[in-house]
Amino acid sequence: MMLQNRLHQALYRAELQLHYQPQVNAADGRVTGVEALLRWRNPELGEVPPARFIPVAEDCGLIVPIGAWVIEQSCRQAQAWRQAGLPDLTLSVNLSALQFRRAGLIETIAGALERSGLPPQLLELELTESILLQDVENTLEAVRQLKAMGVRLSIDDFGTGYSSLSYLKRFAVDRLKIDQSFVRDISTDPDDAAIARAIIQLAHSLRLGIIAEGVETQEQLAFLREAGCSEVQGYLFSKPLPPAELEAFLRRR
Ligand code: G
Ligand code: G
Ligand code: MN
Ligand code: NA
Repeated sequence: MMLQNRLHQALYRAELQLHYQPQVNAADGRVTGVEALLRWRNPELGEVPPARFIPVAEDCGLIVPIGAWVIEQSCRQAQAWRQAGLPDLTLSVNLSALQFRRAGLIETIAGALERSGLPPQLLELELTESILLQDVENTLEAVRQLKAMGVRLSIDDFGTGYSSLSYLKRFAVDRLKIDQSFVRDISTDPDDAAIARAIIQLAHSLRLGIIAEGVETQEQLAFLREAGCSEVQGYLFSKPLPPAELEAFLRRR
């Protein structure tokens, strides 16, 4: 059977799950947020990595209902953690370009916030540079409505696409995420170090938040902290965890 058909069934057979990866304050190690990341476990195929099924979901349009499920489910989960007495955390959710180009995104997000009771300020949508460069007029309008709702916006994988500095201003972005490809060799490769420093400086100059992803070692953390990166995410702290394990992680800290 084609992956696309199996993926269609996955949505209705509850084979999709969300894992949550902590985002940590670089100075004191406190958890400030979580990123929701899709996982798919199929009875025949086993774990299918997102890098394999997300492009398929984007090509066949399934990313729209799957993305709506991600938003609904993660908002409920984040609100459930608040109601369980855990401190307020930012919830970061990845969006695909197609979700922006189809009608209904604003209603999906407004509905998920209303049904869950999660304050809009706690929801951060991770966009890619390519989303912001496609269909600029419609995207601007969608972003304007999201900002009016109080939702936050970040740019994922910053520096890997067609970085256009003008959109940082036009789209009123709140935070940049330094891509893990710049973090990997940050303590040994002078070019990666320079790029990471430049992105951090840019965020500071524009008064944007800044987070680095893919942080795996103490050396990387020390470099980023000294360069002024306020938040970090990566295996050094935790891999993405199922909800119960994430809750246990939060309670231990
Ligand atoms: O979790 P992992 O590192 O394997 O994720 C691989 C890729 O899949 C990342 O680029 C991530 O942004 C993307 N991804 C994970 N979850 C979602 C999701 O809910 N929606 C979209 N659009 N992309 C996701
Ligand atoms: O593109 P995006 O940033 O959404 O993708 C995040 C992906 O990176 C997730 O699939 C997640 O599993 C993965 N990831 C998270 N932390 C680390 C890390 O420290 N090292 C590596 N190699 N991957 C990571
Ligand atoms: Mn992301
Ligand atoms: Na990324």
